[in-house]
Amino acid sequence: MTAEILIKFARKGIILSPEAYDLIKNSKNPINLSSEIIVKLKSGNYSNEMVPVDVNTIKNMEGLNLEMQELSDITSGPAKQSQPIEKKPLETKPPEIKTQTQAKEEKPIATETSAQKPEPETIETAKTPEKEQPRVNPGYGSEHVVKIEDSEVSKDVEIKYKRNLTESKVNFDKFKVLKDTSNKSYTSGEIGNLIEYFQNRYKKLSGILEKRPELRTWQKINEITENQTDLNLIVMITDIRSTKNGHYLIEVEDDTGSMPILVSKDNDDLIRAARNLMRDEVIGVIAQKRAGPSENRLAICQNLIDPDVPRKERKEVDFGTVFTSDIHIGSSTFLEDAFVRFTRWLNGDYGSEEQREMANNVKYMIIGGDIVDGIGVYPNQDKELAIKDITAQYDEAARLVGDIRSDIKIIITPGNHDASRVAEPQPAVPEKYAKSLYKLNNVEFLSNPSTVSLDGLEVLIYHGRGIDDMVMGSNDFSHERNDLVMKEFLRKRHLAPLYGERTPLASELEDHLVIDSVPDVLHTGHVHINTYANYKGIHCINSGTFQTQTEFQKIYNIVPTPAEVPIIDVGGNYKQLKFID
Ligand code: D5M
Ligand code: FE
Ligand code: ZN
Repeated sequence: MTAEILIKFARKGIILSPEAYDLIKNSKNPINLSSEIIVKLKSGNYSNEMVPVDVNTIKNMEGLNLEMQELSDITSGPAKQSQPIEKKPLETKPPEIKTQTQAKEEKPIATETSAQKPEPETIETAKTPEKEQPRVNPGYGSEHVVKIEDSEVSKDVEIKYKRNLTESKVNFDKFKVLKDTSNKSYTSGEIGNLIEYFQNRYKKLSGILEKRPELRTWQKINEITENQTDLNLIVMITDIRSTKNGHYLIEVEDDTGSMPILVSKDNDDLIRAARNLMRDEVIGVIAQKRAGPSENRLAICQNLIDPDVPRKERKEVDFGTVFTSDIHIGSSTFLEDAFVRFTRWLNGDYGSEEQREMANNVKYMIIGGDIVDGIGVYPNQDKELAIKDITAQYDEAARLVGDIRSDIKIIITPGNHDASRVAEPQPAVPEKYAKSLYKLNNVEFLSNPSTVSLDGLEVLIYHGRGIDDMVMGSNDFSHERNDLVMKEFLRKRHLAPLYGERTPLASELEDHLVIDSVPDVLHTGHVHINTYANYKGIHCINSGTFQTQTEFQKIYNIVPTPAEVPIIDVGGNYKQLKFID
């Protein structure tokens, strides 16, 4: 039946979020409900588009019978669909207003297998209470924040810095698109693809893991012999549960078999590592078992090995790159004045002498998703829209971005507010919605995620919905400390390690969210909070936003850091430029 439901929707070009799929699957009559939803969607204003459907969309439909099966009726599906046991509650609608600290204290939904997590306070890496966290630039301090001065420039200075007024000598021969998945979506949404998708993830990540010295002698699960005691495995995690005694029992598999591995509560380092294990991630496991028949071979974990990244040499660059995202043009909370100040600064119109020189050196600008606010992204969004038409929003974006001097190359990738499918990887924003932006000569449209080489500086651009999943899935992460999440992405070599939480992933034949190539810069957005971290030489940058707090963010107590633009300046130094008081 699983395949039947998925195929039913896929044939109609509808992409179900994993939560929506669960809702349908667990309803009293999944097939009927599917048909009703399809009819309602196809008769509505979506008509021919690829339609993303989440739980809220379904719950907001009138006249549907959403009665659920009794809990005992639900036969557990395959491992990929089963509920993880250690999750914060799934919030299918915005919760009542509360502080984030309160929200974190809520108990997870209990299942028969669930047991309490160790108390966060006992763990060194545990989340510090919200009030103790610095709001701006968490984890990095504020010494690199530069307030762009308001001083307007006199006429003679203007000529010196405005490159678009003089002959442009800019050469983009060394700009390369290293990865763009826009034209690589061949999924038909069938269940077989999901299996292939996970096989591909395993293949890619095991290829990275087998280069780790600790795993040089790794073996497949079906090659384990009775008398063997030392195990060296590369596996995908299918289930994690904690036992009554506080140990973790993880169920792992490779393409030859599966087995349980016990992480003892007495091993502090390992328990800490196990806390952030995610279902479907691929890791190396060093374990020991007693010699004897395979039924008794419960293995005790000695070490867990992440794919991780090697240290990267710092790249010297002779140009500047500005990183932006989440501009949200079209929203009534878009800070147009601050954005115009930013574009005018880029053009050399104001700032101190030193700041104008910095602007003059900028060669690349990245817009990592949510350039516009879109329409119908969350309930009642239209009440906060200044421009209620998606094409008109992109026209306005073209007007604002079109003011930037034309010798800066602008790379635009989609976010969840853009006119692209919601499932990741997201193809580039199509020309039909953004004709006016496509007309600008200096703009490149790429997928989310995508990788570019800016004259040798490799930048992995990812909007960042996977950050939401990690925040919901672990007490160690928060929206404010998304720098920690970016480091975790690099250690796990994956941009959405928690398949099927909030990030709807398209069941492609290839897992494009694996971090195949180690970048010099990992650029994310989405959370609207600037952060910076340097992990093994890799700049981890979250580019914040140009939007003030929305009603939706108030509900989740997300406090944005608007109008701060990160830059990697000449020489490869990171700074954060402030365009607001
Ligand atoms: O995301 C704006 C902010 O809202 C960002 O901090 C993430 C948060 N956000 C967005 N969607 C969700 C969901 N579904 N759950 C929790 N938090 C979320 P934007 O993409 O600009 O709307
Ligand atoms: Fe956004
Ligand atoms: Zn977003």
